[in-house]
Amino acid sequence: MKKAEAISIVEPHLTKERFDHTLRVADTATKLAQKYGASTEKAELASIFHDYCKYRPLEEMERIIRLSYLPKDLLQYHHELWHGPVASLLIEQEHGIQDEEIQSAIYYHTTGRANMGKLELIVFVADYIEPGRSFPGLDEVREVANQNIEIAAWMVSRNTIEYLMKRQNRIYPDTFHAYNYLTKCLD
Ligand code: DGI
Ligand code: FE
Ligand code: FE
Ligand code: FE
Repeated sequence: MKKAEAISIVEPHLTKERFDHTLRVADTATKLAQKYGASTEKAELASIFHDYCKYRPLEEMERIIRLSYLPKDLLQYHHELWHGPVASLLIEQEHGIQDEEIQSAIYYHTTGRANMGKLELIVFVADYIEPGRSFPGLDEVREVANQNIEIAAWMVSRNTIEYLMKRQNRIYPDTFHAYNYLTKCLD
């Protein structure tokens, strides 16, 4: 699928702010793909669709999780965790995008997971560092993202877990698995 078609599919599903975020993630991910030798086409497509289901009605996402092969434990966690897995499924059902790397990058963009591949790392980091975001510690992650994508992803995991723990939020196991797995790159 071409970039323009993907954008025209996604745009009506998003708010203006979320759409602009999506374009910045695509731009950031494309640059990271160039730097780290991943497919720029896949990085772009995965990014354009990564928040495709962000505003689906909760009842619809819940039903899809119940009736599909998606893990039911998602339903025990915050609904923010649902839009990636649901999008990885619906882009195939609704738009025929059947590509394991693209679908995994979308699936895990919120939590990460152990053993992330290059495209997963790129979308995970791009979503966090895109130029429209601003929070404490972000500039450090942006700098590291130009040197070592795994260390940057480790920082994203660490910052996310610290943030969630401070707020006493429940943390999905894959979020911890990503962090633990990525500590290997600190050795
Ligand atoms: O969709 P975006 O806002 O662009 O970003 P995202 O999909 O990466 O993250 C959405 C939210 O999910 C963000 O506020 C952080 C939060 N999050 C990430 N991991 C977990 C989590 N929330 C909970 N409760 N548990 C997690 O493990
Ligand atoms: Fe998201
Ligand atoms: Fe993210
Ligand atoms: Fe996003």
